[in-house]
Amino acid sequence: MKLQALIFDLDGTLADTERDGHRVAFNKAFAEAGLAWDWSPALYGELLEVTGGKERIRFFCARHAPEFLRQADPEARIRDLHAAKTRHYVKLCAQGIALRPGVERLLREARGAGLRLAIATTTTPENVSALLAPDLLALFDKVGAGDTVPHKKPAPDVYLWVLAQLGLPAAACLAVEDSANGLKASLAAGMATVITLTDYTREHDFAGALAVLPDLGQVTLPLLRRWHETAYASDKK
Ligand code: XBP
Ligand code: MG
Repeated sequence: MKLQALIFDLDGTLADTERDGHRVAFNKAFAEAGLAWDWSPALYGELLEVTGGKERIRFFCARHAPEFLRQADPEARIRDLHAAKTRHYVKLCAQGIALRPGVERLLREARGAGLRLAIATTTTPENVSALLAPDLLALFDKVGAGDTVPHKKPAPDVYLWVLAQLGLPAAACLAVEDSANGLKASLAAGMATVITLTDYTREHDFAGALAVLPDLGQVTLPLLRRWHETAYASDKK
């Protein structure tokens, strides 16, 4: 089956957003709420084990601030903190967070060759439109984001949702991810996956990935087509 669509993770893949974007936004929200929580780059790397901002706050509390979960309606407080964090993150995006090497070129090359593009991310829909300029966002047919699905990565839900929206089988697509959670999700959805490393994910286990790269700077559409053929040729045996 020929390659018909590329499905991109967002955070860490389209742009390196975690350390200087999301982490800073979380800390601004905590300070605004009068909480003496300051997620250092190292602590944030530990917390990235959990995808989803609300889930990550809850994970932090369970490990480092259990008293926060003992107050009345902690889930409402977490939702408020996360809404504030998203406001701060959208403002940070307005200052410009650069796309990773090769991303824009590959997106335009793929669209120019008639491939369909989609995003499968754990972050919120507001953050997708905040990060991507309108002309770039317009290149994507479908965007699966945040709470669109009940279970976030490493569950396959967001990839399965995108495949259903595109009306394509996994075998017609390639996924591009940056993390072990993301790879688990795309593989569980039956999708061959290319990894582009970030500083936070360098040591992750990427067993099962088609390729593990520093970035997309040297990746062309013909190369992706060859990798896709190899990936699914073995399935044909
Ligand atoms: C990365 C995530 C997100 C972001 C924070 O998503 O796990 O939770 O870290 O964004 P992906 P939110 O790699 O799937 O793009 O606070 O909006 O969740
Ligand atoms: Mg990611």
